[in-house]
Amino acid sequence: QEYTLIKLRVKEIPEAWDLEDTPVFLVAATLRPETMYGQTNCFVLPEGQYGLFRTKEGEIFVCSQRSALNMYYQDILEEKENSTSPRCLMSLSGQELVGLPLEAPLCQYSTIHVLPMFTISMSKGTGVVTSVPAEAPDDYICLRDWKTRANWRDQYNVKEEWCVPFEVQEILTFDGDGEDEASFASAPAVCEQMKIGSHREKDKLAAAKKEVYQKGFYSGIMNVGAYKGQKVADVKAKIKEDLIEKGEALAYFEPESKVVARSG
Ligand code: ZZB
Repeated sequence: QEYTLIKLRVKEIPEAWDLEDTPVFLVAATLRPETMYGQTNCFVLPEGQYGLFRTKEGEIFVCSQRSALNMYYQDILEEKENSTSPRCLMSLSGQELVGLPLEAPLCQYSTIHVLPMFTISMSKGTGVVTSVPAEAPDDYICLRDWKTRANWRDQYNVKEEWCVPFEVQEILTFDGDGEDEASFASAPAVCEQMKIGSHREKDKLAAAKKEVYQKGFYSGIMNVGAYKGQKVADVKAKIKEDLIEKGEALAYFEPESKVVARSG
């Protein structure tokens, strides 16, 4: 499985990390680089374990231990002395990342924040998920949960200003198919239709994701950015290449099952 790793730059590095001027990025694995125009926040698993890892380029990546090992095999991360594993500078829980201000590539907001998501799998991607509520049902419902549930916000130390001001961005359009008129963001409509109550409703969200994914890829037309007016299927790869060229993303591969140790 090939993902694009999106680099979300931490705009204020916590003093406790003791990193001074080193650039630090939360890295999110995505299959939808063309939707990065619609980012509104980033998600982590509050009880998940994350680490700070130094890259060969001298930057710091924040991601799960498992993905760091993959990145090490892919020659992205520096290795620990006398070992065949990446060097972890510090371990952190997801909860400790909540609230961090980030700068995200192509994003229409200059600053977005880290919020908790309870359904993140630590055994897929990096455990960091960038959020595009227009085209990802999980992201739409989870952001809505934080906006509307004051008791959850209190419990997880989420401030209103990290979620309430951030709106769905209409990054794609869809041609009307005769009866329907042209429409925009697909995730909110599908979620409302399916009456999804919270982002803990995993089965309903999996069905919604499938529907929205197909629609976005096969009938989506870019509504913003350098490729406005062109079909998603035609420009997805170019948008990925542009991000990689600018140093704002990189290719990342995930083994089908578990990581196999490198021999010799
Ligand atoms: C931005 C984005 C925009 C995404 C969209 C989806 C959609 P898959 O097919 O299951 O591999 N994701 C990445 N890592 C995790 C994780 N550890 N736990 C939970 N979710 C994760 O799905 C890959 C997608 O799932 C990734 O692409 C990421 O969200 C999320 F408009 O990134 B995506 C209809 C989907 N739309």
